[in-house]
Amino acid sequence: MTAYAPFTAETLRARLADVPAVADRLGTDTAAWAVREVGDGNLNLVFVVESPQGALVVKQALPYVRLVGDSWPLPLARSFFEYNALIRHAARDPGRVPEVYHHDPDQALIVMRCLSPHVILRKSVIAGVEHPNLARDMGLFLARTLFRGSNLSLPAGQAKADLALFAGNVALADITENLVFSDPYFDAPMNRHTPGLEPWVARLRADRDLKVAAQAMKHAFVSKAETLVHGDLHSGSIMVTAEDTQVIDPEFALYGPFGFDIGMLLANFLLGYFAQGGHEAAPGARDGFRRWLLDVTRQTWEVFAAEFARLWRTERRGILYQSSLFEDQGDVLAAEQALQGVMAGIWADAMGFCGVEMHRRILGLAHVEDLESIADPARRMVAERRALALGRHLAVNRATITLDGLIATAERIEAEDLA
Ligand code: SR1
Ligand code: MG
Repeated sequence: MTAYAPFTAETLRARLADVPAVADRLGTDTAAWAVREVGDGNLNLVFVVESPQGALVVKQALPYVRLVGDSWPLPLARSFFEYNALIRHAARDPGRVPEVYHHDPDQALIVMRCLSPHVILRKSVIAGVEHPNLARDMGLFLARTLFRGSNLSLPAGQAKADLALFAGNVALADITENLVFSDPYFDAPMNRHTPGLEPWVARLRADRDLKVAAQAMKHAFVSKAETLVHGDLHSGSIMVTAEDTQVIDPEFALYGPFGFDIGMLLANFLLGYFAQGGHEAAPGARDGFRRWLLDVTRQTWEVFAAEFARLWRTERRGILYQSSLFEDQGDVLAAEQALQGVMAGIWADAMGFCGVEMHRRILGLAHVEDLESIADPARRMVAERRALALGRHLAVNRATITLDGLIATAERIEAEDLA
């Protein structure tokens, strides 16, 4: 075992030279390898290593938050949790996450498939590029990983072992607990927002119903250990081609509510939707793409709901809602009634998480490029005000809003004249 040290292109080459899984893919002539660091995320180093034979990606955790610097230490063990989430996701929805070739927990290192010619979904959303399979792939991924990681599916011992394993991901949970649910709603030290947005920020921070709603969602996040969630499922955690969708970066994985990943993902689609006005060449030029983003929002939920229901009917072998109480007694309708209740709860939670995620990407520390890359501050502020308004509506009205209501409200807010 070698002591942990952050790799450089040169030290990484030496470290990988004797890893058989790497030699299998790149060959053994390490002098012919090209190594470059490409990480632009908030936390880690990411290297692409290429040889005449092939390519792979190496992700290494840093002992601090890259976005902030070494004043904010962060445990290397997040790499261990990411690896464990990746292999579970691979088993539960095969083909939807990059294949892992090698994991070294001491060096906080994961060697995995190089996704090429994939691009980060967020870049496509900013550029106005559609991906026809996105909603289908993400709806299926959500249903399969969330159902199959839960007590609806797993044997009780396995579910409890995984609950205990991922409970160790304390530092990453702490980031979400503070950055998503609390910091946006008071003047926390690391917060920032677009200059000029102050009146709307002040109004939200004085909004009693909203603060209660955000804390109710935090309560759900820390208490509802329902399934293994990805934990950071935004459009920067998805890579796409015209055909394919790959889900990356589950280092925030933990046992949390069914609705968490769904809400985070839909929030990022909707942030992309409101950001279009800052990217289109002329007013209305991106209307078709706006419609596509709302279709993706709708269809992701619809595919999720249909697949979750299919799994409920065919793979419900865990300790919850046992078929011995329902189908085995000839009472299929009772199982369907139970499913409707579970789905309603997931949807309401998803809407609450969606609302707070939209807020924290505008009011907190970690913003999104969709909005940050809008060069004109006035247009950026209009987009942000719209997103804040929808986020507030969803968080506060999560128990009653419907899918049609979500889409109609987004369209209504987008149509408002805020200039
Ligand atoms: C300090 S980390 C900030 C954010 O980056 C990650 O991608 C998560 O979204 C986290 O909240
Ligand atoms: Mg990430």
